[in-house]
Amino acid sequence: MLVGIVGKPNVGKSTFFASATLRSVPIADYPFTTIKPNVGMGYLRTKCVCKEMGVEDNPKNSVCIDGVRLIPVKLVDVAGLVEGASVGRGLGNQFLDDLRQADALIHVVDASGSTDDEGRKVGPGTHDPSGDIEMVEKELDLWILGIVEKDWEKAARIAEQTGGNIVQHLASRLTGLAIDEETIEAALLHFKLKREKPTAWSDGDLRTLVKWLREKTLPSLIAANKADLPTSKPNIEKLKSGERTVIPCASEAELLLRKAAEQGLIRYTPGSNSFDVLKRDGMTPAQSRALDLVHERVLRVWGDTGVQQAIDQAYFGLLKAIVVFPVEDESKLSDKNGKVLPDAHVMKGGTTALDLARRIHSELAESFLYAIDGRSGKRLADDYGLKNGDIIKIVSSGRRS
Ligand SMILES: Nc1nc2c(ncn2[C@@H]2O[C@H](COP(=O)(O)OP(=O)(O)O)[C@@H](O)[C@H]2O)c(=O)[nH]1
Ligand SMILES: [Mg+2]
Repeated sequence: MLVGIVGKPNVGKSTFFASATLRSVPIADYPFTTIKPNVGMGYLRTKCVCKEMGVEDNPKNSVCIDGVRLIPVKLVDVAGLVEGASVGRGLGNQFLDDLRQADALIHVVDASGSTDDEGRKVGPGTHDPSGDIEMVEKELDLWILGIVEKDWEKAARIAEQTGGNIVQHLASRLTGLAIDEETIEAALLHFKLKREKPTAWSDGDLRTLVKWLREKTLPSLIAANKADLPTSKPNIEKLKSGERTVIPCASEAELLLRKAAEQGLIRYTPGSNSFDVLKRDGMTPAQSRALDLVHERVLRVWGDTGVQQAIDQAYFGLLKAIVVFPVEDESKLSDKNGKVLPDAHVMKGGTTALDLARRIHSELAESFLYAIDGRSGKRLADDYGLKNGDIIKIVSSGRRS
């Protein structure tokens, strides 16, 4: 699963990305290699099961801080989007490539209203960010529409004359976006569009269809960034009164906190509502003052910086992700080396015990016998639907290593 960070230029996408991917809390066993400069690993934060199970854990692929598990997840910083990007203006094509990989979007807006339509600096509070949201969403829709419209008339005519399948045609055009036939069928039903008569669909029908498909397959939430600036407050209130999920966000503050934590100057867990100063005398006067401002203008006002919250919400809220803890010894909740609750896997909601086996090792899936629930000790079948926080042992017929 991958979450994309989108928005118009200069809203703070790269700052959000930099702060989210700054490894202020090291994970021993995890290769945080950069795949491309704009693809990196952030953390997903969830309650660890260690406290509930009364064990001291030894995380390998993740980290546990006072019962909070941080698990690496992929993020991509998508190039800035301006009106007309869908027809190749500006960084349009780079943008599309990045976006194709994303399962959900964090849509960053400049809530302070200090950047215009194109991302140029203007006086704080002079630009209404709600229009930006619509601009970006419209560009996304126009891009998808562009793919659909390419050979639409011909395809619709042929489908109609030969009894061909227009749903199949649309799905083949939209596979890159992971939009499948089932989703398209659902959309046609929703809008009462007749699949036998696609030539009768209007331009408006196609547009509505595309918007619906985009919302279903590329869900998004709003990170209302630059919340540290005073002009953000009324804008955030206004944004929150709409239908979208809006998370007040201060990326620059998060970056500052994580850097200071990395330097050992403060103790700060991503997503936390506070930090402890460890070495005030190790700070430059500017750093010290900046941290005071973060406390005053961000944590005291908004609770947290919102960066971690946005990522958690994208995975758990938009993608219905779950976190599962595989173990090899269900009585000790450990791997074969005695490491307790070593791994936490982020999986799509609706995945099964067999899917988990497959994620761990293809051989484990091939020789899968059954799974064991680490809490109850009960046997689970291959099609058992995993739940968030499940502790699972996979039993296979394969050679025990
Ligand atoms: N006040 C404030 N400024 C921010 C924040 N995040 C980013 N900025 C500033 O906004 C400008 C654009 O940031 P950048 O991350 O490059 O934006 P991008 O073009 O969307 O990637 C920079 O000057 C940042 O310092 C924030 O949370 N608060
Ligand atoms: Mg950028």
